[in-house]
Amino acid sequence: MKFVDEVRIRVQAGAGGNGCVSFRREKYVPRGGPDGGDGGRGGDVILMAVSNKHTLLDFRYRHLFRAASGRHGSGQNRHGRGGEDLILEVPVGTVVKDSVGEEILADLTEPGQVWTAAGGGMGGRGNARFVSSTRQVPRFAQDGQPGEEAEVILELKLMADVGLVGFPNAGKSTLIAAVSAARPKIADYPFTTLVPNLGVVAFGDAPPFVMADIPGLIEGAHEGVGLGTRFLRHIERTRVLVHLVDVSELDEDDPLRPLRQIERELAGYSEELPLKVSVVALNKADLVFDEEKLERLVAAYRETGRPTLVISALARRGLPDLLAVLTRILHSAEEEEADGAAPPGAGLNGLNDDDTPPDGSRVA
Ligand SMILES: Nc1nc2c(ncn2[C@@H]2O[C@H](COP(=O)(O)OP(=O)(O)OP(=O)(O)O)[C@@H](O)[C@H]2O)c(=O)[nH]1
Ligand SMILES: [Mg+2]
Repeated sequence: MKFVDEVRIRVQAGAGGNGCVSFRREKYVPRGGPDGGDGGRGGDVILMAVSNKHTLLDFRYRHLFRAASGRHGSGQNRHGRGGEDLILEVPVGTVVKDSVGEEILADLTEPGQVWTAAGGGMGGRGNARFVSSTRQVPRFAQDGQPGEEAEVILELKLMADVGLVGFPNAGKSTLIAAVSAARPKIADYPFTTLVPNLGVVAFGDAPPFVMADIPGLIEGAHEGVGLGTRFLRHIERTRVLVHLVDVSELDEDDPLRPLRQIERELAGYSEELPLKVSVVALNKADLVFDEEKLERLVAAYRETGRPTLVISALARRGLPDLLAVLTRILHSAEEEEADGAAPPGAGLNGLNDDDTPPDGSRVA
């Protein structure tokens, strides 16, 4: 399925129906009074977040969305029927911005959440409404109001708890496939993943969390190199980032280079991304046979203050430890939100004090 995460649409609410000018005609009643009914209200255009849609594909080829107009009023005091609302279903996580992309008008983060993009016009009043003591025979009625019209940008920001970042080929898709039911394409060349994938991770008794695998980043991504940073918006809402590093490719003279480069790309995209709590997963440990070297590399990463784990996504080693750390961080973040206590990220450095065996031997 095509993944579309940004579209521009026009929405047009229905016009109100006109009020009616009419007079009662009855046999033997020479002059009946006014009986023109009101026009119906125009339909609204409403956006509704639903959880069974995952892209904005529906809006890719169609840009104008109009709700029905209200019917005109008619004689015998019949009011026009209101125009039906047009309900547009959008994926949960859709952000609505104004036509220049500056102001956020709505952020639909919960299933069922609705937002009126354009309000229908009021129906006009029929002449029956205009009778007064001095005006017995109103020969006029009101026209319906036009419906509101707007142009808006819809942007999808996936709702994930954990975001995987790293160079192409680091093994991000392999990891998400190993810990969730997601089945992204995996291959031995860069830029295999072209669109984000989400996976639901269930670990132990903790509530499941959602992990996002996004296309790999390379140096210069924030200037548009490779696939650029187009997909970084999908990790903006995450609470934790996992830096996935191919440990078999690390250079001992400068082991932190991939981390630094990815951080630079994150910072180039937004000031907030580098502030997120992050964990390092040194992947492809099955390809490193020099245990001491591996330990030195781990030590270098731990020096940065990040919990650092050694894994093999392919051989499925070290994964429970990684998930335990992520669960712990997500859980403590929830508690902090509940208490309004410590700032995010506080107290994380001690998380991985128990030395994870580099060969993952604790893993069943
Ligand atoms: N030996 C070994 N190979 C791995 C491991 N994890 C992933 N790979 C291999 O590395 C290659 C790239 O894996 P992907 O999961 O596609 O990498 P990715 O990070 O999603 O790559 P992009 O989508 O291109 O950004 C594949 O051939 C995987 O089989 C691992 O732990 N050990
Ligand atoms: Mg991939």
